[in-house]
Amino acid sequence: MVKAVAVLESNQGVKGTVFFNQNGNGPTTVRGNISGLIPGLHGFHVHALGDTTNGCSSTGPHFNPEGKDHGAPDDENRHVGDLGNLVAGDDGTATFSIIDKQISLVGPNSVLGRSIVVHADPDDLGRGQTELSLTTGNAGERIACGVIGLQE
Ligand SMILES: [Cu+2]
Ligand SMILES: [Zn+2]
Repeated sequence: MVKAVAVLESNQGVKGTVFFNQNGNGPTTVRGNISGLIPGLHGFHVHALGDTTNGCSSTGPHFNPEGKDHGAPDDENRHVGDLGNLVAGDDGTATFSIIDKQISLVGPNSVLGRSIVVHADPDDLGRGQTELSLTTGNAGERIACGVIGLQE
């Protein structure tokens, strides 16, 4: 079992922790808890870089090692980093457990050393029929992020 963790930071009061677990080359479980959100949907992605020197804006684009279009988690044509949306409840907290077949902690799709990012707006999952929809999902501002590192 390979385990990784990211602690999310924000200058907007959003915080949380995201845990990643993977057995061998199997699917990766992404679970955690993020608070301080506006209730509703928030785009949730792995971005390519583990650079937060300029806050979440320096984490680069969605992690996309195969040069595909932005999409939904269940799409074949998606960025590896595309995890869809988190749903924050009335208390502003999103609690989630996602099982994903593309994100990995080993090999070319490894997310280690990259960043997990939460956005202000819903991810349109590539269905927005605009150019931006196929790169970012129109998810708006990056409101919290954390670098993904190996966990004991
Ligand atoms: Cu993003
Ligand atoms: Zn994407």
